[in-house]
Amino acid sequence: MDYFLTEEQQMIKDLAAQISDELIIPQRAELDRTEEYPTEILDAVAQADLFGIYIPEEYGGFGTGCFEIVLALEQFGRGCTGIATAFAASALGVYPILISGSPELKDKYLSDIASGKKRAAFALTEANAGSDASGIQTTAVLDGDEWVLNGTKQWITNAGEAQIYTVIAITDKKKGPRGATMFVVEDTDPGFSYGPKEKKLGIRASSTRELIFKDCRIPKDRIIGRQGAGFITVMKTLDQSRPGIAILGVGLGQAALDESVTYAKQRVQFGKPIISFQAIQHMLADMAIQVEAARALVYAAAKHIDAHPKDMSKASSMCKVFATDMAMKVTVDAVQVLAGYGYMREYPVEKMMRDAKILQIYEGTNQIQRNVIGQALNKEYA
Ligand code: COS
Repeated sequence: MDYFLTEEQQMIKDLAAQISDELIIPQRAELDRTEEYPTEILDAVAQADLFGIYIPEEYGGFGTGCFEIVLALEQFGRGCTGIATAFAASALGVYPILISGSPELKDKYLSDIASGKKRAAFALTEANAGSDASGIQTTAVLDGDEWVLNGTKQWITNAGEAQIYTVIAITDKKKGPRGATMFVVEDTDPGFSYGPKEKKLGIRASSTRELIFKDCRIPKDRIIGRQGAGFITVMKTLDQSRPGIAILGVGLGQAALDESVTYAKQRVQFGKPIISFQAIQHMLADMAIQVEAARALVYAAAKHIDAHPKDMSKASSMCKVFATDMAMKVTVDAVQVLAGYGYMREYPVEKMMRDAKILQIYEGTNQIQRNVIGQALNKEYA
């Protein structure tokens, strides 16, 4: 369908599609096998200036918004969810600075992010704080001109590969969510280290590790926003970033559909290509309907978010749930269309099915998204 993109939007989409077709797709199976971080591909993304999509022009970015990053992520996601996750996680790590950072923090970090010289990561999750985001236990205590951080963050995407980490820690335990504050930690800060690389079901080209803070000392001015405002910044960050996860689902669903149709046209059984059987046609038709419906919803949500930054939550959660549940279903169906071949590593759809699962889990499980939507409805109909 034609979504009537502007010239700039079409250029972003085309550039991302070219990187996906020429670099991501040829390398995805090997990077999945070796679990290597896609540094060279991200360098190519940087050379194409695509790390600047969501960064304001004054810092060397495009000055465009959620809709434009969604266009790029859709193409990267069509290539490989793991590689696309490495790109998306950097944006997630930068949003707290964009949303709540001081002009000094923005000056310090955003140009290097826009140019792709540095990458970012976002650190919220802990062993006992996943869906219950305000249950974090990492602490930050002010000692003279420095904050001292102690604790461990878990399952952090881009850990060990990023240079800039936005981290939430408790600064006043008595105040619950209002006692949490966000900070920027740099990879070279003393007392900061990483756990080993996690072994994952999918998105194996992305790096997932613990962040370990042992009396990690950072300058006082690395605070993001006000003391105590960290939880709100985290919530706004996730509202902003979830359409990015949703569109990874759309890209993945599209890739699974492409593989399925191509295969169904070639595979001959009972003397005919299997696409001529209604059982297969109906599966493909349902896959196509779901991919297009998810795309339309994510695009609409991203445009809504760009136009109404104070009213993001419901639209963001709705598109995340719909598009990622779709990706799970469509990739399972793709394996079914390819059947025995689909189950083999020789074809890309088994990887697609493995990759899809994380989309329903990270950046807030789809159960949490339904809670957010339900609470919004409860308020709207008060
Ligand atoms: N935007 C701005 N503020 C928000 C907000 C949002 N989207 N969501 C909540 N807040 C505010 C609330 O208004 C409230 O402020 P007050 O103290 O002024 O009333 C405060 O934040 C606490 O909100 P709430 O009581 O709803 O917090 P809960 O602890 O119940 O948590 C959920 C709410 C479940 C929505 C939150 O914990 C969440 O998003 N969890 C999922 C986290 C996640 O995505 N984890 C995956 C890893 S991150 S990559």
